[in-house]
Amino acid sequence: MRGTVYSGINNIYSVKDGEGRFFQCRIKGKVLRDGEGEILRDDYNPLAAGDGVEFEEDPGHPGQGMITLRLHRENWFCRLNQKRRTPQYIACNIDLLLCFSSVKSPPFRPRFLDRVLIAAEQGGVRPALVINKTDLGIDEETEERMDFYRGMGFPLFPCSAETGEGLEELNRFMGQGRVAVFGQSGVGKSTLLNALEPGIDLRTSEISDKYDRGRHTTNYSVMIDRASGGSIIDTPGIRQLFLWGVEKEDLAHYFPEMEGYWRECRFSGCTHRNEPGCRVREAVEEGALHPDRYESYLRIFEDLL
Ligand SMILES: Nc1nc2c(ncn2[C@@H]2O[C@H](COP(=O)(O)OP(=O)(O)OP(=O)(O)O)[C@@H](O)[C@H]2O)c(=O)[nH]1
Ligand SMILES: [Mg+2]
Ligand SMILES: [Zn+2]
Repeated sequence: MRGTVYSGINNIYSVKDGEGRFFQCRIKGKVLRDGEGEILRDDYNPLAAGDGVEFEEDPGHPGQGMITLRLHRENWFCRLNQKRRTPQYIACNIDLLLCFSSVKSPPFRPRFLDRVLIAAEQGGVRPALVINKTDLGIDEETEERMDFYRGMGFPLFPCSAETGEGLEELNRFMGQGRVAVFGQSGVGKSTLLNALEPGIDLRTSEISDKYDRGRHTTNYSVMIDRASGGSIIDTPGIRQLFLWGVEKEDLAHYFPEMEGYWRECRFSGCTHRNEPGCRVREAVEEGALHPDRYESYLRIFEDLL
């Protein structure tokens, strides 16, 4: 039988088959193979929400099953699990990734978004930006950065899960696709999904007054089908995103605005930090490239292995 993974906790996966029935499944054997026969032993998690699988129902236990194979992934959103140094898949086979942040509480963090956009590009996922909590007021710096992202061609939706501002437009854009949300804890991902799809009752909680950040309320990813068609994947917020699958020497390619410059650097292996004749650095100094984006570049470069 074939099915789709909706969630997974403690190695038990909730899998829905083509007829809409749910099965509680474990992985058969010690390792899981994908369609090409590769053994998936190095991943932090061999299956993520949105994965297609083959499984066998357990004849003795209706509603339970064993997963035998992971089907080919069209795309993925993945991060590096810093402790284990392994890829941690957050959602797979999605039509859209909503890269979430808030204007305040927690503070707007464009450098976090820069990383999310790179991870989306790495996994072949289509991103859009959601800037939530507009009811708290947007400052000039945030406004400027929002214009920058729009200028780069990213769809961007300022909205408020609290007042409903911007939700209709976002909902229309999401359409009937499979849409995952991702962002820091406390930016309002679950609250906004609750507002878009009444009755799903995802758990939410107030951000911490002391630290002005979320409390990691959502603790595992879950996919939910929408009444009007399509589905959404809520995911746990994280504090820091480390990139997986990005090579140091390719990092500049993930900053599309740098392309016209890195091609003109004096040295072909230029890392755009302190080499002489680096056009990227010069462009930053001339004001042609955004200094904060360049800062993102430098920090990510330092983290990559
Ligand atoms: N003012 C305001 N508060 C909001 C808005 N959206 C969400 N919140 C509040 O922000 C807090 C955190 O919301 P959650 O939905 O739990 O945040 P989350 O992004 O799902 O957090 P994690 O599950 O920890 O990743 C809650 O107290 C919400 O009521 C908004 O548009 N405006
Ligand atoms: Mg949540
Ligand atoms: Zn350079």
